[in-house]
Amino acid sequence: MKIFFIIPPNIHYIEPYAYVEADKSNAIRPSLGLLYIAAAIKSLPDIELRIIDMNLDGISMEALEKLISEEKPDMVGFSVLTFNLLNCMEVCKVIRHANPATRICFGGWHPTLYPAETLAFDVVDYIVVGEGEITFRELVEFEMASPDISDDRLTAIFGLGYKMSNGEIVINPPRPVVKNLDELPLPAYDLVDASKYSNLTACTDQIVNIMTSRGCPQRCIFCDLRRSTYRYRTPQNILEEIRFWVDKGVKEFFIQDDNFTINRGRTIEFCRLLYDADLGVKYKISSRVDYIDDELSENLRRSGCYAIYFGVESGSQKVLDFLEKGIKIEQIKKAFRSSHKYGIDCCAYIMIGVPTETEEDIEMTKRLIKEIKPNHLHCSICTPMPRTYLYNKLMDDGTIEHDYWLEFAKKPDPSFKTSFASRTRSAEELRKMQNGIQKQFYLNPRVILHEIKKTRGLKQFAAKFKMALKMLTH
Ligand code: B12
Ligand code: SF4
Repeated sequence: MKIFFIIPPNIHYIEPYAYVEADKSNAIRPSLGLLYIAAAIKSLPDIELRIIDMNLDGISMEALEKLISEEKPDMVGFSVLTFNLLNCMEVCKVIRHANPATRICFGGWHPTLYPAETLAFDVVDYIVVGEGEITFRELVEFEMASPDISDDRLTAIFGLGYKMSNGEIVINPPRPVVKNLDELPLPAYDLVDASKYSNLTACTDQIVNIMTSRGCPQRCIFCDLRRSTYRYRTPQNILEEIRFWVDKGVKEFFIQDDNFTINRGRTIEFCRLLYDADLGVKYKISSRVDYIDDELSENLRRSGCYAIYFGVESGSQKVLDFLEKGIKIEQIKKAFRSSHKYGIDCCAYIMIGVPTETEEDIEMTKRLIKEIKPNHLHCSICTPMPRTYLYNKLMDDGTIEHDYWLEFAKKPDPSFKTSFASRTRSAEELRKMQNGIQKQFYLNPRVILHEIKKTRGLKQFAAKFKMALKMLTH
């Protein structure tokens, strides 16, 4: 069976909450979701897999059409976020035209949030809700055995959505999450040329993303992960993945867990194992501020951690409480003091435009940034994302008058504009403020000097310079 996974080109760009210039040019990473899915089916007999990144491989729609009509894959899979839905749909139209028999499967956050709406599209045959490794494997096994969708066995595949031959949409009960993440095969990086992926802030030429946990027990109201079941890989299992890459000459990792340090014992054990292994690797992580103290910072640094991304959000306790962030301003200061003390770079994610936020709250955030001195800053605009607690809360209290995400999910329109949460500031004002905060931060001589010191060659210098110019002229 021939299966292609396709990463669509950026045809339609729906401006997200992030700083637009950074969003467009910073990280080019492989989709770990797709790599995990591919790994889960790689060992099936007679399977041929291919990952096509249309951006990175410079594949035009015409070239794709030709490829699909020549190769006639049995199935094509997409990893779909609400923000790339339109791009995925454009590619699907081409596939349908080139080879109508190819089955199309959508997985990822968007079909998870809007299963029925996604399946209603003509170009979608299957959706996978939630974690897809086992569900997709069962689907592929089913397709291999008999591609007849009226077969009752499809109803036994938890987490799957499909259409009956009469067009009726069926969404099976959800599949429980994978409890033991160590059991999952490592992402199928052999299907991509990992050297093509880049990251502006990396220390070496090749940085590999790894994911060591899933879910988060915390309750930030803007986040899809709010109160989801937290599971983690054991330190031994993570080290196995790192060794695999070190053998291939990779020495740098981005542990892209939403929150690497949730389990303190696991973090310390991981640091100890990595330090003892003496592999000379560097890595960066994301963490909540309340999990960081001197003991942890020391362990992280000793084992090669060179940067931590912190969700600071605001310098106002009132705003943090509104966001149900569960942290205190003093904890933010402590985490930054501790990371700086051990020579770990800090990146602060902050947010403006939170409902109830006043001018004074924003000033407090700016003052806090001056005090904690991050090395990088990402300023976002508070955005009620689809089906998050924040979105539902604003719908319940009437602030959001109609379910515009649902409308978009039913009828995705390229002219769609993301609505921000603030009702007191316009989108233009917020974008202006966001740009101002980013510019002011990156024009600070302390930040520039630090960035120059860390730059490892002409190529990276040129990339950073280009980014700085864009920022200044934006
Ligand atoms: C790393 C990350 C990024 C990275 C890389 C994304 C990538 N290429 O994978 C970068 C920085 C580029 C990024 C960008 C953005 N991101 Co992001 N990102 C994440 C993060 C933290 C982890 C994703 C990840 O790798 N998970 C690990 C893998 C294993 O899980 P997974 O991708 O979910 O895949 C599993 C299932 O979804 C499913 N699955 C996924 N794909 C497929 C495909 C098939 C065929 C099948 C069968 C199954 C399947 O099976 C997989 C294995 O179990 C998530 C939060 C989270 N923890 O999910 C947010 C998240 C996905 N991002 C989000 C958002 C909003 C964005 C941005 C809009 C942010 C912004 N800039 O303003 C942009 C949009 C990018 C774009 N244009 O599409 C939202 C998505 C919400 C939504 N409704 O779509 C999330 C959920 C964060 C949040 N707000 O809560 N992101
Ligand atoms: S923002 Fe971070 S800490 Fe908060 S719920 Fe999401 S993943 Fe957890």
